[in-house]
Amino acid sequence: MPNKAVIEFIEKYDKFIITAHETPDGDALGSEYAMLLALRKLGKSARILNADPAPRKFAFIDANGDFEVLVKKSQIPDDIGRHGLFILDVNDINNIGQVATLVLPRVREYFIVDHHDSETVQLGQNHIEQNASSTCEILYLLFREMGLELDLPMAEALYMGILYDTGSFIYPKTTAVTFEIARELVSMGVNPNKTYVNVYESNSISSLVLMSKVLATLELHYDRHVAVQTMTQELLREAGASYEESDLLINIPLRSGDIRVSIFFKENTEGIKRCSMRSKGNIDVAAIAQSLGGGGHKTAAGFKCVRPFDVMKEEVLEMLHHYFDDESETSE
Ligand SMILES: [Mn+2]
Repeated sequence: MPNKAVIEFIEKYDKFIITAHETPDGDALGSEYAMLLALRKLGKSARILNADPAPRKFAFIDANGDFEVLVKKSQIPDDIGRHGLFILDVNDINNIGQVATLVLPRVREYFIVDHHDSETVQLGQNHIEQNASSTCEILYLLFREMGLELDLPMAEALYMGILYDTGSFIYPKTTAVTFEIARELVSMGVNPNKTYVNVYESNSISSLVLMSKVLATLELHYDRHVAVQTMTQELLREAGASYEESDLLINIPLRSGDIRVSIFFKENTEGIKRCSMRSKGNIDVAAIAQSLGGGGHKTAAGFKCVRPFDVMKEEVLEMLHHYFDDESETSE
């Protein structure tokens, strides 16, 4: 019973802090919020502390401003040593920002609930279900096993996470269970159109400008099977957009039937560089990410770039070479 350990962890503490990965997405925020409400329903005290702010398009589920960003030590409760910490939608503690240094060492224990592939050996207590579409899907099944009655705000949060992490029910880990859960959530009163409009049709004009500028950097490699896009901090500033508004731009090249890998080099306004990769079919981008200090799934992975983009680009393209051996290599 994989949920047994999570349930024991919940029973063990009266006070919890909940966190998720840096630059939290729909699943990170949806699962945090659903967990927050579930713990409060159980009579526990719970708080969300994140490394980065919640993008507006996901914050509509949070009526009371519970997505707190950890900026200074004074936000940490005095009795932190009596808290349990939930780490959601991530299993690498290097990816939870300052929560790793300010909160993690001070809590009594932590527990990870996640659906990403993991290479880390020492994870501590965890419930990682790599076949789940989303952390929200795992939490729905957990709450059901606990016999916890969901209210509408919890259902909306879970639905948002599932919607986001399945790309509106189309990504490979979308299963009959995913649809069964979505059906349950909609029958509880979740409005699919309202959720969709909030998540996908509430972007700013600057994000539209950003999209046009990023798309203009498109390069095609390996006989037009591999797309590379680059977003420097200058480009981000010119567009007047926020870094988070670039999160779905990597998917655009995949709309073309010929594209098998989409690579996106992106830099935030502080100059932190990342590379994200998406693939179709049998191309394992997680292996590439892992060899460069990152991680992820076979078809969706990424890593932090410590060297310049052009150097990293050459390296990543070289690692894709064996997939395209029979085809002529073209650099546009
Ligand atoms: Mn997720």
